[in-house]
Amino acid sequence: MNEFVNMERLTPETHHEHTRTGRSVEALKRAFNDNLFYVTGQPFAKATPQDHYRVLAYTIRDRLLERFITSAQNYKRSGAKTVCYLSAEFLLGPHLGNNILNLGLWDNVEQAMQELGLELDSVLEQEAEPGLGNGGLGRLAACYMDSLATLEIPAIGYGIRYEFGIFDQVIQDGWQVEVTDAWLRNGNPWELPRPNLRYPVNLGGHTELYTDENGNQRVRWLPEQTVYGMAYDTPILGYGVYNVNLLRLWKSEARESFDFQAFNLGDYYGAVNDKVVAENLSKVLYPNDEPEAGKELRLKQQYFFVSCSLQDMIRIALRDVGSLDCFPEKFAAQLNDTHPAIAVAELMRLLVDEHALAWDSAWNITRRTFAYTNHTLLPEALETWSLDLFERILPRHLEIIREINNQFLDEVRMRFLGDEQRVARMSLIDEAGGRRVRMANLACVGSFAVNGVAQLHSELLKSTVLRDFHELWPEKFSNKTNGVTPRRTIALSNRPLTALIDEVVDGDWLRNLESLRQLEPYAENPTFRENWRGVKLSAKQRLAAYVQRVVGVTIDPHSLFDMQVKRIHEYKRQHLNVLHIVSLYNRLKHDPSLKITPRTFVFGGKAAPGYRMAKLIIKLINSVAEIVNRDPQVNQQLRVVFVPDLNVKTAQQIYPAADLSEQISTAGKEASGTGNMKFSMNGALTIGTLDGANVEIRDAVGAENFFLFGRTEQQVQELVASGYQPWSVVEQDEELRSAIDLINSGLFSHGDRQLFAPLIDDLLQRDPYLVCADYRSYLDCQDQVAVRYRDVDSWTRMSILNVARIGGFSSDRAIREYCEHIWKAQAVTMNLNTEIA
Ligand code: F58
Repeated sequence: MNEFVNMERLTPETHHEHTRTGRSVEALKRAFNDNLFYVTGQPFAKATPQDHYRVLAYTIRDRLLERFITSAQNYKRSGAKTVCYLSAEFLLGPHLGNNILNLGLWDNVEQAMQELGLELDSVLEQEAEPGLGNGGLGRLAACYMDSLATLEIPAIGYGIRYEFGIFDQVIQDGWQVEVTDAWLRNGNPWELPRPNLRYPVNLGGHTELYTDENGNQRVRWLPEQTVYGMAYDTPILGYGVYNVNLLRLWKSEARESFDFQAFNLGDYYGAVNDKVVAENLSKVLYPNDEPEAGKELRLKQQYFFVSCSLQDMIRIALRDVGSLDCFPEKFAAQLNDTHPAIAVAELMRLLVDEHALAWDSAWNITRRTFAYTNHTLLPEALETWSLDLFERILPRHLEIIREINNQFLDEVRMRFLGDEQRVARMSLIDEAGGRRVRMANLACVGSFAVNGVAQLHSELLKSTVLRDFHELWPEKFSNKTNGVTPRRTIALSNRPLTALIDEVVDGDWLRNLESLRQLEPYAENPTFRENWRGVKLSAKQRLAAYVQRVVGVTIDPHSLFDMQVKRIHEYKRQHLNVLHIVSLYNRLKHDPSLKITPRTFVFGGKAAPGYRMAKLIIKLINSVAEIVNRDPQVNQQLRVVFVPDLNVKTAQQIYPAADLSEQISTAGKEASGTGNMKFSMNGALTIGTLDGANVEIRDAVGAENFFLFGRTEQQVQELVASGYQPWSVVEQDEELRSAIDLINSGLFSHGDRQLFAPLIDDLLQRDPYLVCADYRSYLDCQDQVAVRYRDVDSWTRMSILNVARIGGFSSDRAIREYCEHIWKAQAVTMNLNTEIA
């Protein structure tokens, strides 16, 4: 692994290896012992594995802090534009390994631990996962923070410090059971509490007009409640650079830890209750449930973090520039989906009500500050809020939105004379039926740029959900295909692969992932191919040991590892994968002498707690696994495992071990996908539809190195329009019918024929995601996979070419595009001679 020597600032203290900044093995050992004593207050002999983790975390954090402070001061001095990434989720994954890697200290730390009688991997294992996100969207935010720092772009990630992140998933009797995620139980060495950075956030109440001292008519918000947001800062170090950026997460609090006044008035319980209510705001991350579950708290959360973040940005602007006129030159604020879209109204409120700007100047500033990324086309996932709820919680914002809407709709009327239907569609408020505020419309109107997350998705945005907005402002729209950070995806997850690539690829490929192209000629090199297979086999062995330990199932590392790892959702079609497994089971049972390519099917992923069908799919996977794995007639050639509790940490074990990556969503439904990129970076081949970023991955790696099946988005549309009847497809496909019959027969459910009926009935009657329609094409393609896998050399060649050509899916590429086309943000480079301002 690359070591970055000379990164240290050569101040007098650091000359002779300061305890808190020294990088040598000796200095690290000294620092570790020192922290062990002074942080945990224990002798070495008494320390637990958790203590070892905490102490190493502090030791590494010490090595970030000077850079953190220097970066902030240099950013300020440079006057450079700061990117503010507003996101309700940051799915960071463990910090310790990442920071050691980015500091270039891996080998030294490993050796220091060894000399202290500890194993680095076991120490890393102790870190609790900061699971502050649901899935792809939250993980993307974390990858982007990594790339922003690595590209030396001044950036702040703003979000919520949830006390409970995404639930831990336990499998009981094949069902998902949710367990609360107390990730802060043992403390969090990576965060720096900032008690001085606290902002008030108002909720509820009403507004009134008043005349200010200059005789102007103004609006005042008289809230029912005020909570406070306190900042918790986490340093985000770039890879191989000096820069450390800031992740600032807000925790909600009551005004005082105790309301003394109420106490004195005798309302003790009332005071305690206010405190509980206030602290609830940042208590728990919402799982991406079915629409409309317990939404009030969610709206408050969104407003809470957005308001704190904008107040913080305004404070910084006033401090650094002294005025708010240049706000859009100072900040580019990215809305990660519509969850922070209330920012459009909140910035208007802050500028007009609190900072006394004229409406037009405020609107001009607001529209030049925000940019919006859309992450979904599913109509049911587009966020709207009932007008009643909105008015009750955010009365002033509703007034502001109405005013924005009036002016906006006048503009629409002027452009499209007489087209009142269009006006109704584009309105920020859906006046029909339920009367709701449309957050995507608000985000479009309040932003200077709107983007989708893969080419196909961006095109579909323009022709479907945001069509009217595209017709009005085509210049606002662009595509920014997602990317993932190769630091975590390759270097941290797959050290053997990293070492093998290091042997043959020149230059710092982890920063310039396109350099992986240098691997191409090695696809023809038999020795290299052999080594490549060795790397894959070792990853499969590691996963097999893990699966043995946590699931208790034995899997054969020499079988084809066929993996589908992502949130469980009908549109992602895990049940299509299951139908393939059941079909193979059928084939083997009907012909006991049949030899197939031995496969291990690996699933992983959480279902939203309220999503019944997704939970039933998990039960189905586990039920099929139970029967298949214990049937001696098939279990030499077929195994199925569901790896529980997929999170960043467990995923790092899974991606490297895959031979085949399942990216089988119905075309047009997956906005991009990022797991598809992670698998491919680790040398898996993809079986996939032309959906999301699969399309671009296939273009990049070459159609001959990608297993394509299924209907295109257009064909999906046509089939649906022509009146799709799934049962007629089932009738005509004998193999599909017997697979469905077998599930129906109760074989996988101890004779209970009702258990999977909701799933099966839905497949036969509605099949909204065209599982039946794509089944034949999928099975034929899987048969091709089986044949190709047996040709070991050709498979390895394809695997190498996948990695060689995947460089464009680094999040560095994505962030460069955002910086150049949307944010207009530039690097602030620092080196060992950069002084503290
Ligand atoms: C995902 N969205 C997309 N949403 O589904 C995926 O295609 C894309 O690659 C990824 O974003 C990144 O662009 C997603 O993960 C959520 O998890 C939301 C969280 C908040 C509640 C609603 C779902």
